[in-house]
Amino acid sequence: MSEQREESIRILQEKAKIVRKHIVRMIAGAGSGHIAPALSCADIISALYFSVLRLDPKDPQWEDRDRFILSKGHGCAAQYAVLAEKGFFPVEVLGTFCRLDSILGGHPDMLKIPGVEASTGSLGHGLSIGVGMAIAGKADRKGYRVFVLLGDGENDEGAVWEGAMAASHYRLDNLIAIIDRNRLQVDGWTEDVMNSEPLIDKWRSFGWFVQEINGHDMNEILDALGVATDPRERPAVIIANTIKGKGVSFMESSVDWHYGALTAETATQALKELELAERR
Ligand SMILES: Cc1ncc(C[n+]2csc(CCOP(=O)(O)OP(=O)(O)O)c2C)c(N)n1
Repeated sequence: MSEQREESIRILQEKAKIVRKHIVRMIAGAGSGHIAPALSCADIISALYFSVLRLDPKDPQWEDRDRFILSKGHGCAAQYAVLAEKGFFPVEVLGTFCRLDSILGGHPDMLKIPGVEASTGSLGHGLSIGVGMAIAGKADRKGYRVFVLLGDGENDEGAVWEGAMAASHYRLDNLIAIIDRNRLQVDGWTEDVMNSEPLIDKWRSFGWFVQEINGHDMNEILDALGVATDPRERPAVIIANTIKGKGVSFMESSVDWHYGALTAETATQALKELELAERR
C-alpha cells in the first residue's frame, strides 16, 4: 500500500472514531435512540462522505452533486454526525438531536436538514428513490452517482426487490447500493426472522454486480466503492459485513441495543472505550 493511501485510510479511521463519539453523545443527550444501527454503519458513511461523494457543503443543492440516501433512516445519527463534520451545519446542532425544536429528528427529514436527499425511516423505499434519481441523472446527461445504504433486515421489504429489478432493467451503472450486513434487525437475527440467504446470489440474479467486504475495514470499503463506480452498464451492490454496535463492546451484536437509552454510566463507559480505541 502506498504511503499516501495509508495516510488517507488513517484519516478516515480517525473520522469514523469522531463520528462514533458524536453518536454516543447525541443519543445519550436525547435520552434514547437507534444507537447500534448508527455505530454499525459509521465506517461506511465516513468513507463515503470523506473520500468518495462529490459534494459542496456550501451549496447542498449543487445540481451535479452525488446523491446519498440513507434508506435505513433509523441509523441517522451517523449521517448527522458526518454532515456536521463536513460543514453542512454547525457541530453544535448535534446537541439538539431529537429535541422538539431541532432540525435533527429521529429519522432524516430532507425538508429540514441541509445535505439530506430523501426523508427516510419507513424501510424499503430508499432504493426506489435512488432508482428515480439515477434515471433522472441519465436523462439529464449528468455525471453524478447515486449511493443508497440499506439494512440487511430491510431486504425483507418487497419494494427493495422492485427497485433492484428496475435498476438492472434500466442498466443504472450510476447507482450503487450498500447493504449494512450486521445480521441483526429489531428483535433478532435476520436469518431467524426471515432468511435472506443466499443474499449474494439473489442480488446477482437480479442483474447486479456484487462485491462482499468487511464493512469496518477502510481499505476494503474504499476499494469496493472504487470498483463499484466503474462503468459497466449495470448497478452495483456492496454487501458489507458489519457488527451492529461496532466500537462499544457491550453493544456489539446485541439485539438489546437496536434502540436504547444510555445511563450516565453506560454513556461514560461507551465514550471511554471509543477514546481508548482512538489512542490505539
Ligand atoms: C416499513 C417499516 N417497517 C418497520 C419499521 C420498524 N423498524 C425500524 S428499524 C427496523 C429493523 C431494521 O433492521 P435492519 O434493516 O437490519 O437495520 P439495522 O438496524 O440492523 O442496521 C424495523 C423493522 C420501519 N422503520 N419501517
